[in-house]
Amino acid sequence: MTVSGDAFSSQLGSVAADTEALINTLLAPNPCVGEIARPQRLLEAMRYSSLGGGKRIRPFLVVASADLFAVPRQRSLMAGAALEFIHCYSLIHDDLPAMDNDDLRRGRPTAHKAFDDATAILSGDSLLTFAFDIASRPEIHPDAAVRIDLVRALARAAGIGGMAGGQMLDLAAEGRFSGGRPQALDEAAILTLQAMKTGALLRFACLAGAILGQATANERAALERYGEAIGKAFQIADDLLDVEGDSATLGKAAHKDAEAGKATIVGILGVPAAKERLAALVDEAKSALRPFGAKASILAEAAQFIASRNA
Ligand code: GRG
Repeated sequence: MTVSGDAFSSQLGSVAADTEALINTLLAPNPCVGEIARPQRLLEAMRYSSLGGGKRIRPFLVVASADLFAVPRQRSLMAGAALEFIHCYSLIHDDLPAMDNDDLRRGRPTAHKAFDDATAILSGDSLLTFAFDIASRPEIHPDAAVRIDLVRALARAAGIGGMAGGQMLDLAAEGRFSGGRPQALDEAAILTLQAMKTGALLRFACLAGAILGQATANERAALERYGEAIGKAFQIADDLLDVEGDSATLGKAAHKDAEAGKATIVGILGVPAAKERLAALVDEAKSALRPFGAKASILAEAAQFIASRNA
Protein backbone atom coordinates (compact mmCIF):
# COMPACT_ATOMS: atom_id res chain seq x y z
CA MET A 1 0.00 0.00 0.00
CA THR A 2 1.30 3.47 -0.78
CA VAL A 3 0.06 6.76 0.56
CA SER A 4 -0.89 9.24 -2.15
CA GLY A 5 1.00 12.53 -2.40
CA ASP A 6 -2.19 14.29 -1.28
CA ALA A 7 -2.48 12.13 1.84
CA PHE A 8 1.15 12.86 2.64
CA SER A 9 0.69 16.62 2.19
CA SER A 10 -2.39 16.58 4.37
CA GLN A 11 -0.57 14.64 7.13
CA LEU A 12 2.41 17.00 6.92
CA GLY A 13 -0.02 19.92 7.15
CA SER A 14 -1.81 18.40 10.11
CA VAL A 15 1.44 17.80 12.07
CA ALA A 16 2.55 21.35 11.17
CA ALA A 17 -0.71 22.84 12.47
CA ASP A 18 -0.59 20.77 15.68
CA THR A 19 3.08 21.64 16.20
CA GLU A 20 2.36 25.33 15.79
CA ALA A 21 -0.51 25.19 18.27
CA LEU A 22 1.75 23.41 20.75
CA ILE A 23 4.63 25.89 20.25
CA ASN A 24 2.16 28.72 20.74
CA THR A 25 1.11 27.22 24.08
CA LEU A 26 4.65 26.39 25.20
CA LEU A 27 5.83 29.91 24.40
CA ALA A 28 3.11 31.67 26.38
CA PRO A 29 4.01 34.75 28.44
CA ASN A 30 3.52 33.02 31.80
CA PRO A 31 6.73 31.55 33.27
CA CYS A 32 6.90 27.81 34.05
CA VAL A 33 7.53 26.60 37.60
CA GLY A 34 11.19 27.37 38.35
CA GLU A 35 11.44 30.19 35.81
CA ILE A 36 11.40 33.71 37.27
CA ALA A 37 10.03 35.75 34.36
CA ARG A 38 9.91 35.63 30.55
CA PRO A 39 11.27 38.92 29.17
CA GLN A 40 8.83 40.17 26.55
CA ARG A 41 11.29 41.06 23.76
CA LEU A 42 13.10 37.72 24.12
CA LEU A 43 9.83 35.79 24.05
CA GLU A 44 8.71 37.77 20.98
CA ALA A 45 11.94 36.89 19.18
CA MET A 46 11.57 33.19 20.11
CA ARG A 47 8.01 33.24 18.82
CA TYR A 48 9.02 35.13 15.66
CA SER A 49 11.51 32.43 14.71
CA SER A 50 9.55 29.36 15.75
CA LEU A 51 6.07 30.37 14.58
CA GLY A 52 7.03 32.04 11.30
CA GLY A 53 6.48 29.31 8.74
CA GLY A 54 8.73 26.37 7.96
CA LYS A 55 7.72 23.00 6.59
CA ARG A 56 7.94 21.24 10.01
CA ILE A 57 9.45 18.19 8.35
CA ARG A 58 11.36 17.23 11.52
CA PRO A 59 8.25 17.12 13.78
CA PHE A 60 6.48 15.22 11.00
CA LEU A 61 9.25 12.59 10.99
CA VAL A 62 9.06 12.23 14.78
CA VAL A 63 5.29 11.73 14.67
CA ALA A 64 5.35 9.38 11.67
CA SER A 65 8.13 7.21 13.10
CA ALA A 66 6.45 7.14 16.53
CA ASP A 67 3.18 6.14 14.83
CA LEU A 68 4.86 2.86 13.82
CA PHE A 69 4.73 1.97 17.52
CA ALA A 70 1.33 3.54 18.27
CA VAL A 71 2.90 6.20 20.50
CA PRO A 72 0.20 8.65 21.70
CA ARG A 73 0.29 11.66 19.40
CA GLN A 74 0.63 14.23 22.20
CA ARG A 75 3.93 12.62 23.22
CA SER A 76 5.42 12.58 19.74
CA LEU A 77 4.22 16.15 19.12
CA MET A 78 6.07 17.26 22.27
CA ALA A 79 9.27 15.55 21.09
CA GLY A 80 8.75 17.09 17.65
CA ALA A 81 8.34 20.56 19.16
CA ALA A 82 11.57 20.13 21.17
CA LEU A 83 13.38 19.20 17.97
CA GLU A 84 11.83 22.07 16.04
CA PHE A 85 13.05 24.51 18.73
CA ILE A 86 16.59 23.28 18.13
CA HIS A 87 16.17 23.54 14.37
CA CYS A 88 14.86 27.13 14.71
CA TYR A 89 17.74 28.08 17.00
CA SER A 90 20.20 26.72 14.44
CA LEU A 91 18.65 28.84 11.68
CA ILE A 92 18.77 32.00 13.84
CA HIS A 93 22.43 31.50 14.69
CA ASP A 94 23.33 30.39 11.15
CA ASP A 95 21.88 33.65 9.76
CA LEU A 96 23.88 35.91 12.11
CA PRO A 97 26.52 38.27 10.69
CA ALA A 98 29.24 36.15 12.37
CA MET A 99 28.02 33.04 10.51
CA ASP A 100 26.24 33.20 7.12
CA ASN A 101 25.10 36.81 7.40
CA ASP A 102 21.69 36.34 5.75
CA ASP A 103 18.87 38.89 5.58
CA LEU A 104 16.06 36.56 4.53
CA ARG A 105 14.70 33.37 6.09
CA ARG A 106 11.36 31.69 5.39
CA GLY A 107 10.53 34.71 3.22
CA ARG A 108 10.88 37.20 6.09
CA PRO A 109 13.71 39.24 7.62
CA THR A 110 16.08 37.04 9.63
CA ALA A 111 15.84 37.29 13.42
CA HIS A 112 18.78 39.68 13.84
CA LYS A 113 17.29 41.97 11.16
CA ALA A 114 13.80 41.88 12.70
CA PHE A 115 15.24 42.41 16.22
CA ASP A 116 18.98 42.91 16.78
CA ASP A 117 22.06 40.68 17.06
CA ALA A 118 21.98 40.34 20.85
CA THR A 119 18.28 39.47 20.96
CA ALA A 120 18.74 37.00 18.11
CA ILE A 121 21.64 35.26 19.89
CA LEU A 122 19.72 35.06 23.15
CA SER A 123 16.56 33.83 21.46
CA GLY A 124 18.59 31.01 19.88
CA ASP A 125 20.18 30.18 23.24
CA SER A 126 16.76 30.15 24.90
CA LEU A 127 15.17 27.94 22.23
CA LEU A 128 18.05 25.46 22.52
CA THR A 129 17.75 25.31 26.29
CA PHE A 130 13.96 25.16 26.20
CA ALA A 131 14.14 22.12 23.92
CA PHE A 132 15.75 20.13 26.72
CA ASP A 133 13.16 21.38 29.20
CA ILE A 134 10.46 19.96 26.92
CA ALA A 135 12.31 16.70 26.23
CA SER A 136 12.68 16.03 29.97
CA ARG A 137 8.99 16.51 30.85
CA PRO A 138 7.01 13.51 32.12
CA GLU A 139 4.26 14.22 29.52
CA ILE A 140 6.71 13.06 26.85
CA HIS A 141 7.04 9.60 28.44
CA PRO A 142 6.18 8.33 31.91
CA ASP A 143 9.38 6.23 32.13
CA ALA A 144 12.36 8.41 33.14
CA ALA A 145 14.81 6.00 31.43
CA VAL A 146 13.07 6.65 28.09
CA ARG A 147 13.28 10.40 28.67
CA ILE A 148 16.99 10.21 29.47
CA ASP A 149 17.57 8.19 26.29
CA LEU A 150 15.70 10.86 24.31
CA VAL A 151 17.53 13.79 25.93
CA ARG A 152 20.93 12.18 25.39
CA ALA A 153 20.19 11.36 21.74
CA LEU A 154 19.00 14.94 21.18
CA ALA A 155 22.12 16.40 22.83
CA ARG A 156 24.36 14.22 20.70
CA ALA A 157 22.53 15.17 17.51
CA ALA A 158 22.70 18.90 18.27
CA GLY A 159 26.13 19.31 19.86
CA ILE A 160 29.82 19.00 19.08
CA GLY A 161 29.48 15.58 17.44
CA GLY A 162 26.39 16.60 15.50
CA MET A 163 24.92 19.83 14.18
CA ALA A 164 27.13 22.41 15.96
CA GLY A 165 30.24 20.38 15.11
CA GLY A 166 29.10 20.19 11.50
CA GLN A 167 28.62 23.94 11.38
CA MET A 168 32.19 24.34 12.66
CA LEU A 169 33.51 22.03 9.92
CA ASP A 170 31.49 24.04 7.40
CA LEU A 171 32.98 27.36 8.51
CA ALA A 172 36.47 25.82 8.45
CA ALA A 173 35.83 24.51 4.92
CA GLU A 174 34.92 28.03 3.80
CA GLY A 175 38.38 29.12 4.93
CA ARG A 176 37.12 31.06 7.94
CA PHE A 177 40.08 30.02 10.11
CA SER A 178 42.70 29.82 7.38
CA GLY A 179 42.91 33.33 5.96
CA GLY A 180 39.84 33.00 3.71
CA ARG A 181 41.21 30.15 1.58
CA PRO A 182 38.46 27.52 1.11
CA GLN A 183 39.53 23.95 1.94
CA ALA A 184 39.32 21.39 -0.86
CA LEU A 185 37.19 18.68 0.78
CA ASP A 186 36.97 15.23 -0.71
CA GLU A 187 33.66 13.38 -0.93
CA ALA A 188 34.15 11.55 2.38
CA ALA A 189 34.86 14.81 4.22
CA ILE A 190 31.79 16.48 2.67
CA LEU A 191 29.61 13.53 3.66
CA THR A 192 30.87 13.69 7.26
CA LEU A 193 30.28 17.45 7.43
CA GLN A 194 26.77 17.13 6.02
CA ALA A 195 25.87 14.10 8.17
CA MET A 196 26.69 16.26 11.17
CA LYS A 197 25.38 19.67 10.13
CA THR A 198 22.08 18.67 8.52
CA GLY A 199 21.80 14.90 8.85
CA ALA A 200 22.05 14.59 12.62
CA LEU A 201 18.74 16.31 13.42
CA LEU A 202 16.88 14.43 10.68
CA ARG A 203 18.31 11.13 11.92
CA PHE A 204 17.34 12.07 15.46
CA ALA A 205 13.76 12.77 14.31
CA CYS A 206 13.41 9.14 13.20
CA LEU A 207 15.29 7.77 16.21
CA ALA A 208 13.01 9.74 18.53
CA GLY A 209 10.02 7.73 17.29
CA ALA A 210 11.89 4.51 18.05
CA ILE A 211 12.91 5.74 21.51
CA LEU A 212 9.38 6.86 22.44
CA GLY A 213 8.00 3.60 21.06
CA GLN A 214 10.55 1.50 22.98
CA ALA A 215 11.44 -0.21 19.72
CA THR A 216 13.58 -3.35 19.46
CA ALA A 217 17.26 -2.91 18.54
CA ASN A 218 16.51 -4.01 14.96
CA GLU A 219 13.62 -1.58 14.58
CA ARG A 220 15.75 1.20 16.01
CA ALA A 221 18.60 0.40 13.61
CA ALA A 222 16.16 0.36 10.67
CA LEU A 223 14.86 3.83 11.55
CA GLU A 224 18.41 5.11 12.01
CA ARG A 225 19.33 3.77 8.56
CA TYR A 226 16.23 5.43 7.09
CA GLY A 227 17.08 8.70 8.90
CA GLU A 228 20.65 8.67 7.58
CA ALA A 229 19.51 8.10 3.99
CA ILE A 230 16.94 10.90 4.09
CA GLY A 231 19.51 13.18 5.76
CA LYS A 232 21.86 12.69 2.81
CA ALA A 233 18.98 13.11 0.36
CA PHE A 234 17.85 16.31 2.09
CA GLN A 235 21.30 17.83 1.72
CA ILE A 236 21.70 16.92 -1.96
CA ALA A 237 18.20 18.34 -2.60
CA ASP A 238 19.26 21.50 -0.74
CA ASP A 239 22.45 21.77 -2.81
CA LEU A 240 20.46 21.29 -6.03
CA LEU A 241 18.03 24.01 -4.93
CA ASP A 242 20.97 26.33 -4.34
CA VAL A 243 22.11 25.70 -7.92
CA GLU A 244 18.74 25.54 -9.67
CA GLY A 245 16.31 27.40 -7.36
CA ASP A 246 15.49 31.08 -7.10
CA SER A 247 15.41 33.23 -3.97
CA ALA A 248 11.69 34.07 -4.28
CA THR A 249 10.61 30.41 -4.15
CA LEU A 250 13.24 29.45 -1.57
CA GLY A 251 12.45 32.32 0.81
CA LYS A 252 16.21 32.75 1.30
CA ALA A 253 19.22 33.65 -0.83
CA ALA A 254 19.99 31.22 -3.68
CA HIS A 255 23.40 30.48 -5.30
CA LYS A 256 25.19 31.22 -2.02
CA ASP A 257 27.15 27.95 -2.02
CA ALA A 258 28.63 28.49 -5.46
CA GLU A 259 29.46 32.11 -4.65
CA ALA A 260 31.22 31.03 -1.45
CA GLY A 261 33.11 28.28 -3.33
CA LYS A 262 31.51 25.74 -0.98
CA ALA A 263 32.38 22.06 -1.50
CA THR A 264 29.17 20.09 -2.10
CA ILE A 265 28.25 16.67 -3.47
CA VAL A 266 26.58 18.43 -6.40
CA GLY A 267 29.85 20.32 -7.03
CA ILE A 268 31.86 17.08 -7.01
CA LEU A 269 29.46 14.87 -9.00
CA GLY A 270 27.76 17.45 -11.24
CA VAL A 271 23.98 17.92 -11.43
CA PRO A 272 22.97 14.78 -13.42
CA ALA A 273 25.00 12.35 -11.25
CA ALA A 274 23.84 14.12 -8.08
CA LYS A 275 20.23 13.54 -9.18
CA GLU A 276 21.02 9.84 -9.67
CA ARG A 277 22.57 9.71 -6.19
CA LEU A 278 19.45 11.37 -4.81
CA ALA A 279 17.20 8.72 -6.40
CA ALA A 280 19.44 5.95 -5.00
CA LEU A 281 19.17 7.47 -1.51
CA VAL A 282 15.37 7.49 -1.74
CA ASP A 283 15.52 3.77 -2.65
CA GLU A 284 17.88 3.15 0.28
CA ALA A 285 15.51 4.96 2.64
CA LYS A 286 12.55 2.94 1.38
CA SER A 287 14.42 -0.36 1.70
CA ALA A 288 15.32 0.49 5.33
CA LEU A 289 11.57 0.65 6.02
CA ARG A 290 10.92 -2.91 4.84
CA PRO A 291 10.66 -4.44 8.35
CA PHE A 292 7.65 -2.19 9.03
CA GLY A 293 5.72 -3.16 5.88
CA ALA A 294 2.72 -1.09 4.83
CA LYS A 295 2.63 0.73 8.16
CA ALA A 296 5.63 2.77 6.98
CA SER A 297 4.18 3.96 3.66
CA ILE A 298 3.91 7.56 4.87
CA LEU A 299 7.63 7.55 5.71
CA ALA A 300 8.36 6.27 2.20
CA GLU A 301 6.37 9.24 0.86
CA ALA A 302 8.35 11.54 3.14
CA ALA A 303 11.61 10.33 1.57
CA GLN A 304 10.20 11.15 -1.86
CA PHE A 305 9.04 14.58 -0.67
CA ILE A 306 12.44 15.42 0.84
CA ALA A 307 14.19 14.55 -2.41
CA SER A 308 11.85 16.48 -4.67
CA ARG A 309 10.98 19.53 -2.54
CA ASN A 310 11.27 22.93 -4.23
CA ALA A 311 11.76 25.10 -1.12
C1 GRG B 1 24.41 27.62 14.12
C2 GRG B 1 24.85 25.59 15.58
C3 GRG B 1 24.43 26.16 14.30
C4 GRG B 1 24.09 25.33 13.31
C5 GRG B 1 23.56 25.74 12.04
C6 GRG B 1 21.47 23.56 10.16
C7 GRG B 1 22.44 24.66 10.18
C8 GRG B 1 23.53 24.56 11.16
C9 GRG B 1 22.33 25.72 9.38
C10 GRG B 1 21.27 25.92 8.41
C11 GRG B 1 21.88 26.27 7.11
C12 GRG B 1 21.22 25.55 6.02
C13 GRG B 1 20.34 26.36 5.15
C14 GRG B 1 21.44 24.24 5.87
C15 GRG B 1 20.83 23.47 4.81
C16 GRG B 1 19.81 22.52 5.30
C17 GRG B 1 18.76 23.14 6.13
C18 GRG B 1 18.86 22.92 7.57
C19 GRG B 1 17.76 23.82 5.56
C20 GRG B 1 16.62 24.40 6.29
O1 GRG B 1 15.78 23.37 6.76
P1 GRG B 1 14.28 23.22 6.26
O2 GRG B 1 14.25 23.17 4.76
O3 GRG B 1 13.70 24.61 6.72
O4 GRG B 1 13.64 22.09 6.97
P2 GRG B 1 12.24 25.04 7.20
O5 GRG B 1 12.22 26.53 7.00
O6 GRG B 1 11.22 24.34 6.34
O7 GRG B 1 12.13 24.66 8.63
